[in-house]
Amino acid sequence: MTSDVQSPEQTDGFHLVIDALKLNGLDTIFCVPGIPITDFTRKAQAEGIRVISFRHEQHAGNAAAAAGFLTRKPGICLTVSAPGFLNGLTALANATTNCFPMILISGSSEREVVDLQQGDYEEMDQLAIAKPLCKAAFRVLHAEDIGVGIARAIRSALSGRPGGVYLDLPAKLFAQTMDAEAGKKSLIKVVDPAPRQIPAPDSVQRALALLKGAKRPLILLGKGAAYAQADADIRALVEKTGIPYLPMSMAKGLLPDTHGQSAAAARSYVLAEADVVMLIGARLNWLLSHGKGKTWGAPNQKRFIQIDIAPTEIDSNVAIEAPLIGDIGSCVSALLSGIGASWAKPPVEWTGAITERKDKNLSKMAATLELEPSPMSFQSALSVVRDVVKTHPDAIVVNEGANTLDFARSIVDMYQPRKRLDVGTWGIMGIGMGFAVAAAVVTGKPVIAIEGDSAFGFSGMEVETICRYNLPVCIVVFNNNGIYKGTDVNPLGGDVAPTVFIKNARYDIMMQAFGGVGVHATTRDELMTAMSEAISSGKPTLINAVIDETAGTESGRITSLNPQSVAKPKAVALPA
Ligand code: FYN
Ligand code: ADP
Ligand code: MG
Repeated sequence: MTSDVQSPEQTDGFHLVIDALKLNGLDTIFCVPGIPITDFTRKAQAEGIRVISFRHEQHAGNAAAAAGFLTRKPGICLTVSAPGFLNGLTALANATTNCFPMILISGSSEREVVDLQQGDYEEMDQLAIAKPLCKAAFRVLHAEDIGVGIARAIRSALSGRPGGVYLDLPAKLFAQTMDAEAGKKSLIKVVDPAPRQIPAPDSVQRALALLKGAKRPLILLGKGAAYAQADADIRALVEKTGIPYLPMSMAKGLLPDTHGQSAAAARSYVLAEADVVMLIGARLNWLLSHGKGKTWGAPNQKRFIQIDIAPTEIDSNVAIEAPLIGDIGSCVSALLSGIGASWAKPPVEWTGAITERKDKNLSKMAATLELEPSPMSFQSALSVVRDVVKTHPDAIVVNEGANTLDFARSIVDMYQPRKRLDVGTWGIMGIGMGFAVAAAVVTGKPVIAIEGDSAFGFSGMEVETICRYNLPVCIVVFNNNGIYKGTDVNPLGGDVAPTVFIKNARYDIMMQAFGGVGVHATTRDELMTAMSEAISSGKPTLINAVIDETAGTESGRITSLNPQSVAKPKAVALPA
């Protein structure tokens, strides 16, 4: 710097954090302002960062996680200390579980007071609490270390298996000053934050040999494959080998769901009958019955190839005969060069049997979707959503609930990669509005949020956020008056049953309170008109879709995970 001794230009912690984020192309912050980060949010906005301010930190955190999945840049969530941090932490843990890159930045109270437990305002040892719930956690105490702190956070979030990172910024840091030129030099522009990881050639050969000998091969695509953004190569691998594939829910659309090789509508059959299964960015966790048991057919017959960036994922549940460790882009392209031009397609006995099962399920489904019951069923309402998505394949579908989730997964076809965001690895409720906001903000595309009425409740207040930023989000609340269904009765009288809500609630009126469009829809025509208008106008819209309150199944398709007591209820003894 040209040293101006009289008044050297100064910078401070606020600006160094902002500059470090900008230097690394992190241009959006999802947050809830408050002590000690209120002024930070103003300054960030003034410096050209998009600041999206929520009503609750969990939804800001979920937005950051979804932004990370969609963009392959860590989504940034900013919160206040202690309770605000804890609210954001749920989303950070969920992001880590789902392998989505995000950074939770929380302001924290004074270290000296916190560490002596002297009772500071919002006192909490946030770093220690965050550590077991995320991939990495860092604290920055000095302004000159901000550059390193942000660089380490970015690298930790993006490299290898992506995940959540916690960055602790004590209140005092923001006001610390230093020489502006030295400050600028202290910042790091992270080079190659998610380096390619090329698979070992012998592991590629092993995988190809196993695949080649298969009589009934199957490819299983997971959300890791969607995240990898290797869309063209994945499609080429599927098409050149001719192997049937099954998408996990967030891998739907990687190839269009209408693709001839999709085995989605013959799921049970292919899982049970395949002899060699190649997992691409999918884990053998509960969603795949841990790779064993009835779902997977005859015991100990299945042979697995698994492509993953995390070596420790291999053999997590069953033996993996051919692990392929590397990034999906590099692994798939290595397989593609290995298969050459003369690859023999799978036997027609296999593909033909799948097509037969599939056609049966598809026509059964088509028949159900034609029915027009009144009130609407999940299926009849979802047939409208299916048609809307078909005409707007670039729209992003957010989906949560139990029955609403399960039916939507099989009814609503997806046509493009990374257009479906849902409850993910934990199967959690509450991601809806956070994911919807992020999807609208980072892609600019229309967003359709298909929400069970219970699921919507977890993040419902964020409709104000959606209206405030005028986002092109169309929320459809599948309103059947309760969790699973709306007909449960408390046999003892008094309070209502724990699973039911206010009858005939009007969620659409909530939206109108904030200036959004609210529509009450009781028929398919009304739903179709409202959704079409929402998408063409781009106006924030909430459609209260009235669904038959007797229609749901307890826990949807995962009823078996929900233990039920067989004991008869005891008569309640009244006080003497
Ligand atoms: C699928 N199917 C179809 C179609 N797609 N039939 C016709 N047309 C189409 N397009 C068939 C498929 O072959 C299956 O039938 C059936 O529909 C269900 O398919 P799905 O949904 O893919 O499979 P399944 O068995 O439900 O998958 C298991 C699962 C899934 C665990 C991966 O349930 C899931 O992702 N669950 C997440 C649940 C969750 O997180 N809930 C939130 C908590 S709710 P068959 O082949 O005949 O079996 C708290 O209570
Ligand atoms: P799904 O729920 O769709 O089955 P999972 O979240 O269980 O998907 O699995 C995703 C897997 O993808 C994780 O094991 C993760 O390590 C892996 N993964 C994520 N990104 C990449 C990548 N770029 N290259 C290779 N593997 C990846
Ligand atoms: Mg419901």
